[in-house]
Amino acid sequence: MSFSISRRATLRAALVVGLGAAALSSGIAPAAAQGVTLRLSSPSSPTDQRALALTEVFGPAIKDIATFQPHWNATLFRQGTELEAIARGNLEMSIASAQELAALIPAWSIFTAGYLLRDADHQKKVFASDVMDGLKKTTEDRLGVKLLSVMYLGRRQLNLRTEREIKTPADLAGLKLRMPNSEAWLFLGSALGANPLPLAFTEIYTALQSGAVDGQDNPLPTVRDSKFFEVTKQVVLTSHLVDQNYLAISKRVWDRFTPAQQAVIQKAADDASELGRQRQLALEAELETFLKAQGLKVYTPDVDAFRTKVQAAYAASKFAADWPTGMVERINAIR
Ligand code: KDO
Repeated sequence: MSFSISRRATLRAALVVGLGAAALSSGIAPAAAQGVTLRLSSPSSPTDQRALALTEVFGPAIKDIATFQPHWNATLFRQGTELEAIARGNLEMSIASAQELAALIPAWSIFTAGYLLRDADHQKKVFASDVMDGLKKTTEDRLGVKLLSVMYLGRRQLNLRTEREIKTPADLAGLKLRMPNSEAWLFLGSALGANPLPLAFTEIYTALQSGAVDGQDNPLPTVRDSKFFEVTKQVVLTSHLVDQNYLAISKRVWDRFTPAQQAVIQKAADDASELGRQRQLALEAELETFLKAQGLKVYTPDVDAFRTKVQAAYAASKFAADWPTGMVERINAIR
């Protein structure tokens, strides 16, 4: 992680947070919204379970209130630029990651830490709990972004084109591991023991195929959906991050809806997220068999060794200084 990355991130954060606040204070009168189009931009493929659930459930459920217009495969905005676009008033919705939020509001980095959330259920309960109140409010006030629901992406695993067996973090030394392009993601790659390389999601397949990277990390459903199994040889079940995304909407746009309309949109978000979560969990349970049938080796390494190294790296990191006091303990206590 170079100084220039974090300095750029800090400058961008200051700019965007300023823009978000300005947009909120510009005072658009709350009145029943009509003819609203909610454009969502995401690097996700249209066949990813989050995308399917939003298309099948969210869009139809809000059709009398607004037109849901998703743009998949990062065709509208580049991965990682969506929150800035919402803050500037150029986009209405995204599927935001904690890593993207952390680039703008550092306390969010708590949810970028490996081996913190235990599973999908824990993730859902944490999002619904009052532990999140402060972060949600800061995100609305400073960025102009409301987080409607948490979307389960799955347990991230290492998916490599190399043959070397990986048992402990030391076995990843020198391995070029593709990570999304943000400081928080790159830190996770190094904490695992690899040499992280930043690359957009939409470029992973080609980079694996050409050998520009030795591997990538994503949950099993993504390995199948984006066909990474065609250009890799093994999956190492590190489960290093129970990954979550948030269905995000412009607060300014949200405030234009009446409370009754907001309730419909909120329910649609909850229902779509639940469907996506259940489908993603079912896929995670069955895809090991599928990947083995494709000729990949799929095995569990010394997960304790990975957990110990990753947790120690985060505890000693500069990120931990931004975490609200006692928040890790409160998250751990949620059952
Ligand atoms: C990725 O780039 O590896 C990632 O899985 C990171 C997630 O936070 C999320 O942005 C996801 O990509 C995209 O939604 C594409 O599935």
